Amino acid sequence: MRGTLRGEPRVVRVAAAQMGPINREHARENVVARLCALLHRAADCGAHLVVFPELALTTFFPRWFVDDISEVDHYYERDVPSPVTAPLFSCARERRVGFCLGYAELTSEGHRYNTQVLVDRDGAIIAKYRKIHIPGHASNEPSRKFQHAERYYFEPSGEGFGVWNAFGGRIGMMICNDRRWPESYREMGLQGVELILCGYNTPVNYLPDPSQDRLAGFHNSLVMQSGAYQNGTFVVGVAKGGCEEGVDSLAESQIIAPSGEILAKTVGNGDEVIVADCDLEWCKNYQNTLFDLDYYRRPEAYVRSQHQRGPRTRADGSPLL
Ligand code: ING
Repeated sequence: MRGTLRGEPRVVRVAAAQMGPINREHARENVVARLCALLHRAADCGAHLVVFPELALTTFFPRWFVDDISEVDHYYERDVPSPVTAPLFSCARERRVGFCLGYAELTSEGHRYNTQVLVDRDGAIIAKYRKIHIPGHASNEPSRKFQHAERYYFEPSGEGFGVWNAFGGRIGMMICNDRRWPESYREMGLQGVELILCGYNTPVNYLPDPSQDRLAGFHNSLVMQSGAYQNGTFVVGVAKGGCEEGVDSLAESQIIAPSGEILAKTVGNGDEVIVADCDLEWCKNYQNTLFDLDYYRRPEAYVRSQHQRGPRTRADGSPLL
């Protein structure tokens, strides 16, 4: 165990730029203008890095099912930046503020991903992450009040979780449902992550089990606070909140410390900026002690979590390897 050994502070002033609803009729230009306004507000607070929500350029279109998927091609970006998103990159360059932006990606080969890009303070793209855990369903379920057909509109990424050197530390990314799976944090924890950026669009009503609705906010904080603490990393969760096209979406964007404490949390469910000074050296208090992964983990005992997808037992309940 290495002990805390905290060095000189490495403070990144991070902003969570929560968005309110984006409706179908909202033109991309208007949305980009909102994103620029949020970036300016964050820059005025001295932020170095601004985190935007998942699918921050469009309405959450997986809430509808269309038989011909090409009808929704206009919700996807073929290139980022593009003429319509260029103003955000210019705004970032002008204010010397980096950002993380979620959007729907359509590649030249025709692949569709739920994607996030990390952009540095001079507007250059550092990294791209494509969503790994795709929730919801893949075919139309007409009995639902609204669809959550992400498995129809997006392919799961096979590229894994990455961590990049940026903003003076080790930065990782995940998207929405990824935050509910402990593997997401640990995959980045095993790459020395110090700050995880996560956008989300989360309906308050979980139609498969309405008993979970009243716990939407609790579960949102629970998973991100746990992931932060168990890997000694900051976590920034940023919502597209409010009632979007008739669907109530959870807000409660928050910035969480390696201790698991919430440093800042939004109070509204519209466009709102919260900011926190994240001293990345704080990670050492956990990564070099209680969660010194190299000292305490026992991968030789974790025989199932690598290769087994779901539970497997014999009829008598005895374990099946
Ligand atoms: N959304 C959800 C999430 O994991 C979901 C999936 C929907 C969870 C409704 C709970 C209730 O937050 C996305 N986009 O992954």
